[in-house]
Amino acid sequence: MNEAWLMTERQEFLHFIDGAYGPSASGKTFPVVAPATGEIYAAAHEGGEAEVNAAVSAARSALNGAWGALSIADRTDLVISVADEINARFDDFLEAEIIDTGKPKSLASHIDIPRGAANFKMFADTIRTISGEAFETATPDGAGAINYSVRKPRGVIAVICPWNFPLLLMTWKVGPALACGNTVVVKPSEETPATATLLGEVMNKVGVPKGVYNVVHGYGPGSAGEFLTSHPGVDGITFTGETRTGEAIMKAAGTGVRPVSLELGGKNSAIVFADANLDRAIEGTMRSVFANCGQVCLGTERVYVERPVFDEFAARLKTGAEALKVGGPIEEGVSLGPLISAEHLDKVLSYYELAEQEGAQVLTGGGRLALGCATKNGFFVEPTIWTGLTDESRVMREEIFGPCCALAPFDDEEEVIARANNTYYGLAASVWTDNLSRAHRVARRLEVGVCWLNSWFLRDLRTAFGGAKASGVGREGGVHSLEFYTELENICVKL
Ligand code: NAD
Ligand code: 6OD
Repeated sequence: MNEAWLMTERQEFLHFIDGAYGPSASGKTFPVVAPATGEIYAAAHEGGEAEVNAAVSAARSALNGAWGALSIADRTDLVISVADEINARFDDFLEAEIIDTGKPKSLASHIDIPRGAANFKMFADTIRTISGEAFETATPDGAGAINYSVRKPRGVIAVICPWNFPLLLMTWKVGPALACGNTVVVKPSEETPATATLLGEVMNKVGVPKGVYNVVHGYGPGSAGEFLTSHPGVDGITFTGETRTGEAIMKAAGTGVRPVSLELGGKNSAIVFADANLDRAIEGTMRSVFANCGQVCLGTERVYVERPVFDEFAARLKTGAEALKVGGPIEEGVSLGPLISAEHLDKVLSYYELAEQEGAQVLTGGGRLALGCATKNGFFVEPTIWTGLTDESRVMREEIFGPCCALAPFDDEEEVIARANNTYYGLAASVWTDNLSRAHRVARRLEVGVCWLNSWFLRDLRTAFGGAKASGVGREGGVHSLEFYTELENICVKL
């Protein structure tokens, strides 16, 4: 790894402010734990008001200076160079991401790192080709008027990130923010500071002006997260994380009436009709339940299966879960890594206990997993499947964010639509059926931001992405990101 961002002797993650790495003025640090070993492998500096003030001020100066002066062509060239440089340093990003998250190398190398680069490239391409609108307007004097729109950067954007796909979800916001001409202050999750820090080197290498991309480490309440979201110099806040945190951020954004884009939690359903291709439904549901150890906002935690195929589906999903190889990120053939932290391990295990108290039959799993050697203190749990829970149980209603799901039988289409919609959340759903009419009919009645038919997490970055109900505010992706990352001005010219 490169010692500019990770000082190998002391293993410290520094802030990246105004194009330079530096410690906290207070000297305060916090431990960073590798989830696969349960051991502290680094310390990150904890940002306070001083670091947040410095980062916001650097971002403002860049906006009013070198970055703001660039043409769209020059700016988007730089954004594309960021993508190219992430790809050039693919192995560094991969190593940083798998230590921080413990996720299998195969997953991070297929999803996290390539998407980290693609998020810059796609939004640069979008901005290069976007057009504005123009209207000819009749006026009483007959001379008329012309209206046309211009899109301007919103300003200094605070980017608050979670830990489950640290690089992917951070660049999903930094990519469009920079392509649109904004500057950013990123507050990575305290669990996963590595790749956001490393990205500072990339910015400097490709010549992004100082102050455009800033990183301040720390926690949320009473720390860098709260200081940043309540800072009056921030013009907009884009956040991915828990719904409860989203509520706190929305309140902070209310002061000064700053816009928010919120990508929040979910309690997503899969609906498997008896006419579905069961091989594909099983394969897709295995991924939607267990990928990234169930720590995917779009992941399935409720699986409704039409009664005639319920027993077969349950038996085959159990076989699949029991065949998963659990282990550390670089072990050969591993498909299930650890949970992110000891705290999250406790949370997931508390739901494993609760499921039994609520009357679940445990089809498989239900406990912690003790692995050997280096991973013996890692945060591993068994992939777990329940049946027999009611829709009103807490396990069927609350987001768990672990490698687990509850299976429930259903008898008809109307019933399953109502049950799938019977939730506070509205992020994603998957519907498995070979009946085309039914697929489209059901998809549009589900109260979600994203519905997959006979698939899951199949992404086209040009499409609208976000959640309905308590799963979010706004949509990002393709041109939809412009709604948040730019301010639209209409200019009216009287002829
Ligand atoms: P979290 O809400 O605990 O933390 C996210 C970030 O917010 C962290 O950086 C944290 O330090 C910061 N934060 C916490 N409190 C804050 C406050 N008061 N002010 C400012 N910042 C604050 O979420 P998490 O545990 O990191 O991530 C898991 C959650 O994220 C799950 O609920 C998951 O569904 C959700 N998620 C949603 C999406 C989506 O696209 N909808 C994607 C990924 C994860
Ligand atoms: O694919 C994406 O753009 C995206 N935001 C994925 C979110 C995954 C949640 O864990």
